Amino acid sequence: MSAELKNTDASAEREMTDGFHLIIDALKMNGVETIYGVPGIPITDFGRMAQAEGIRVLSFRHEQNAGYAASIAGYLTKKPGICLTVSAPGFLNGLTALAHATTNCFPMILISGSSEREVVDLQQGDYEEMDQLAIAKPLCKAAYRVLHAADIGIGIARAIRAAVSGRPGGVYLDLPAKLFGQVMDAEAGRKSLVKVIDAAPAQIPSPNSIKRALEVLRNAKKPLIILGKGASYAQADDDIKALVEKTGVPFLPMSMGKGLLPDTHPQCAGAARSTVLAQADVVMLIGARLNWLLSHGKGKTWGTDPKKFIHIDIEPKEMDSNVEIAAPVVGDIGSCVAALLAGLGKDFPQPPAEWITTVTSKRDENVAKMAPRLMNNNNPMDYHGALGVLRTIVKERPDAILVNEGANALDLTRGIIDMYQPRKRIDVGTWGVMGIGMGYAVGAAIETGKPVLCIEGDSAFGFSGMEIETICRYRLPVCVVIFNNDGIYRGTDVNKAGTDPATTVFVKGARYDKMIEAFGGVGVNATTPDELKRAVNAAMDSGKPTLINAVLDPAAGSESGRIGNLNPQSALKKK
Ligand code: OXT
Ligand code: ADP
Ligand code: MG
Repeated sequence: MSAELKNTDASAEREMTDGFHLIIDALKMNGVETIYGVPGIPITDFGRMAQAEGIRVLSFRHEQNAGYAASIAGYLTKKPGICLTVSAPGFLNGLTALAHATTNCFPMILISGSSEREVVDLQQGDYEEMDQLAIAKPLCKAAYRVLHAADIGIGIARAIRAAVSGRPGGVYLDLPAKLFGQVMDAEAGRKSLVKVIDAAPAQIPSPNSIKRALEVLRNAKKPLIILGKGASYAQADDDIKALVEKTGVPFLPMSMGKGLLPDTHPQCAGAARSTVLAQADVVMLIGARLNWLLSHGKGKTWGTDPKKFIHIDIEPKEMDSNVEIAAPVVGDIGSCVAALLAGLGKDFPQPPAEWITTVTSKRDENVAKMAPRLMNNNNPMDYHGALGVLRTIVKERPDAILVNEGANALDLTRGIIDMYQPRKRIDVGTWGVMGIGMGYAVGAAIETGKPVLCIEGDSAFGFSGMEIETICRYRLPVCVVIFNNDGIYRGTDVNKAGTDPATTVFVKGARYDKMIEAFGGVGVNATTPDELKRAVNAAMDSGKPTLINAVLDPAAGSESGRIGNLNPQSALKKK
C-alpha cells in the first residue's frame, strides 16, 4: 500500500467514532462519574475504555452487589447509579438489584450487554442467549434497547430521565454486543449526544391541596408526622426540619428516615411508636407509603379512633392505596414542604400540650427502660451489650454511614442506635432483603467519601461476603461488624430427625474475621463489648478495611426479629 493511501486511511479513522466511545461520551456528558459492575463478554473493553476516559469503574465479585451499590448511589446522590453487567447470567444477577431499586424508589440504570438479536430472536442458541429486554420490563420503571450507534445519545438520555423524574426507580438499558463496535462519523456522533436538561423537574403541588392539608393539620388534636426514605431522598432537609419545628408536631422516622432530624430531637417519637400510631388523629406522611411497614394504615396498630391522613408523595397513584387519604398532596417533597411552610402563617396552632405530654412521657419511659440493658458487659455478648457500645461510637461519629441488615441484628440496631444526620442509615428497605450489605458499603464509601460502619447479622453478611475482597482492593474505609450468633435468628435450632444440622444454624464458632485477612484487611475476634468498642474505634480511626467477628450468645435473638408475626401458621389447631 502506498504511503499516500495509508495517510488517507489514518485521517478517515480519526474522523470516525464507535459505540464504545459514544456510550462513554454520553455518560460523561450527563455527569456520570462512576460505574459499578462485573466485566466479561461483551463489556470488558468498554469498562477498560471508560476507566481510561476518567470514569471510575468499580469491579465487583458478583453483579447483585454491584447493583446494590448502584442503587444506593442513586439514593444518596439523586443521580441514577449505574450498574454494568454481561449478558444473560450477569444480567439476571443484576436484576434483583434493579427490582430492589424500583421497589425502593431509588434511581438506577442497569446497563447490560446482550447477545446477537437475530440469533436470540430465532432462539438459535447464541452465547448467553436471552431476551433480556422482555425479562427486565416488568421489574423496572422503563426498559430500552439501542440498536444503532446514532441512537446511543437518545437511549442514555431516556434512561436517565426515566430513572430520576417523577417517582424514581430502576431502568434497564439493553446494549447488544454489535452496538459497541459500530462506527459512525465522529461529528455526527457528537451531535447525536443528548444532555438531559432538568432531569427531575419540580412538581409543584396544587394550591388547593396545600390549603386542604393545612386545614386538616390545623384542626388536629393529636397530630403526627411520619418521615420516610422519600423524605430523606428529596434532600429538602432544612425545610422539613422547619416544618416539623414550626408546627411543633411529633415526628416518627421510618428506618431510613432516621437522622433527617436527630433521633434525640425533643419532638422525636421514635421510641413511642406504638403509642403515636394508635392514638394520633391526624397523620402527615412525607415520603412514606402505607405499606406493610406501616400496617397498611389500619388494624390494631392504628388503634380504634378515626384517623385523617395527609399524604405527600410525588406519585399520584399512591394516594388511597390502602386507606382513604383526607388530604392528598401530590408533588415533589421539596416543593410540597416549601408550599406548606409558606402557608403556615405566623399563628399556626401548636398541638395540645396534653398530646405532647403523652408522647414524650411514653418515649422517655421506653428510653429509660432500655438504658440499663445497653450497659451490660456480658460474655458471650447479647445484642444490647454490643449495640450499647456501637451506639456511642455512632454518636461520636455522626457523619459515618451506617449499613444494617439481618433480622435481630437489623431490628435491634434500628431501635438502639440513634442517628443524627440525614441519609446516614441505609438498610434492607421495603423488601427486607438480605444481601445489600457489602454493595451498599462500597457504594456509600465511594459516593460520600465518609467512613462506613456495617452492622450485619452473620446470615445477612453471607449474601455479599465475598465483596470483602472488593473493599480491600479499593482500600475503602469500611468496618464490618458481624453479629455472629451462629445462625439465622439464633444458633440453637436442632434438627428433630436425621444428622443434618437444623435449617437455621451455621458452623458453630465460625471466625469470619479470618476472611478479610486473606485479602490484607484487619480481622478482629471480639468477645466482649469492651473488645468490640476498641476494635471499631481503631477501624474508624485508621480507615483500614476491617472485619470484626462479634461473638454473640447463640441463644440471643428471636425468630424473624420483630416481624415473627408474619410467619404463616397452620389453620389446623395444634393437638
Ligand atoms: O412503642 P413500642 O412499645 O411498640 O416500642 C417500639 C419503639 O417505640 C421502641 N423504641 C425504642 N425504645 C427505647 N429506645 C429507643 N431509642 C427506641 N426506639 C424505638 O422499640 C419498639 C420497637 O420499635 P420499632 O422497631 O421502631 O417498631 P416495630 O414495631 O418493630 O416496627 C415495625 C416495623 C415493621 C416497621 C419494623 O419492625 C421494621 O422496620 N421491620 C423491618 C423488618 C425487616 O425488614 N426484616 C428483615 C427481613 S427478616 C427475614 O425475612 C430474613 N431472612 C429471609 C431472607 C431475606 N430477608 N432476604 C433474602 C434475599 N433471603 C432470605 C433471612 C435469611 S432475616 C434473615 C437473616 C437473619 O439472620 P442474621 O444472622 O442475619 O440476623 P440475626 O437475626 O441477628 O441472627
Ligand atoms: P419508607 O419505607 O421509608 O416508609 P417508602 O419507600 O415506602 O418509604 O416511600 C417512599 C415514597 O417517597 C415513595 O412513595 C416515593 O414515591 C416517594 N418519593 C420519593 N422521592 C420523592 C420526592 N422527591 N418527592 C416526593 N415523593 C418522593
Ligand atoms: Mg444471626
